[in-house]
Amino acid sequence: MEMFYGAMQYREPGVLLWRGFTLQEFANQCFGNKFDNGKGRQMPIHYGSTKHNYFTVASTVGTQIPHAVGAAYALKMEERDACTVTYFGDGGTSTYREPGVLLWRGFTLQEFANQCFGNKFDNGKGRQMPIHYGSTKHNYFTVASTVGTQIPHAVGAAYALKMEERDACTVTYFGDGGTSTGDFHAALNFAAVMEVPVIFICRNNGWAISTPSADQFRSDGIVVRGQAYGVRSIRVDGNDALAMYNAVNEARTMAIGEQKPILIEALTYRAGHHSTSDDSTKYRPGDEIEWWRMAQDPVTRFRKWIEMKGWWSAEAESEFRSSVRKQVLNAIQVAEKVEKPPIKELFTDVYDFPPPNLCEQEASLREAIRRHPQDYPPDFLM
Ligand SMILES: Cc1ncc(C[n+]2csc(CCOP(=O)(O)OP(=O)(O)O)c2C)c(N)n1
Ligand SMILES: [Mg+2]
Repeated sequence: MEMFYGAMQYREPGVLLWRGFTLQEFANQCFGNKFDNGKGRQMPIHYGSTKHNYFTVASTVGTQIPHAVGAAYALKMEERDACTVTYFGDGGTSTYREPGVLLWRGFTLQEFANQCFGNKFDNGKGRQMPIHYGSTKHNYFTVASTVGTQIPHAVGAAYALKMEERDACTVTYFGDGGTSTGDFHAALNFAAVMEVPVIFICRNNGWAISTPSADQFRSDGIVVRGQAYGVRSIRVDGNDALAMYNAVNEARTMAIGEQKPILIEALTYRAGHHSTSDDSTKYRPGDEIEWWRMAQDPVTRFRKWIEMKGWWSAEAESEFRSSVRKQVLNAIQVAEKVEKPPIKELFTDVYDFPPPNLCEQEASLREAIRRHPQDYPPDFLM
């Protein structure tokens, strides 16, 4: 018995029977009487038995699988000579790393700065953290920092495009860490089965903050995962701008023309720290970072190529950099002087009529500002 722990679906009572759960115990559970192990708190046929190392049956499709994995991990930690067994049946969104896409689509530096300062011209009305840009005009869903959530959104949007017979597709960007979420798998499967025009671009940079990809998955990268779901997939040198351009261009033609999803795995490396609060030299060798920075940097590679073609030069680069720097500083100075959105905007755009709990929160916030004005910006529009 020690050998196998079980986390089952509703079609495996035979396993319990085999382990010695009696017919009386089955009947007790179905009637939810006082001898039922679940004390009558589960629906009928949701048997469970500690004595038989058998997790209570889960009808919520799929939930038993991570439970079994977690239990197996615990067994490994305890160095127990056992394993778990589980049975189951068949059954332009982006992250914080793609402001370049918005820039390319015409979002202005002033719009970027307005969002970062959450001023009254910010499309999100100051309700998002900085760098969570979004723009209806540019067909760009608001950036999601909750890893992976944007992937099924893109599939849903692509399904809508398909139903409306639009000559368009959606594209979604995510990291290698994003593929460790359930959302990634649900999205790929849904896209494959419903044949929707979506391009999945996985930026495999080897790290999810301090977690290297070897601690995230043992598959050969991400490209095989697309293939496993029946999604055509290609692996590209993500540090080669032209290779990426060609792959995405071709993928778009195929996604729209054939109304099918495509996955692109862009192999790259996160040469910087994850964020300003991270020091990546604490968990990876400095010379590894240096090698990628010096030998593989995609911007330097592309610049060298256009210089070689005679389309760019060191002088042009230096002029361009100083001009952009001035424009960015100017946009920041303008944005920080613009007043914040009115307080009432905090409570709009979700419900037609705000429910009582939101009305209470609004009244309580206004009261707090009235009592402690020194803690709030003086130009707050009440
Ligand atoms: C659901 C969720 N879990 C954890 C986090 C914390 N977190 C922020 S970024 C990140 C790593 C993401 O790695 P990856 O998808 O590879 O993207 P990268 O930053 O490498 O581009 C994590 C775990 C989060 N934002 N959302
Ligand atoms: Mg990553």
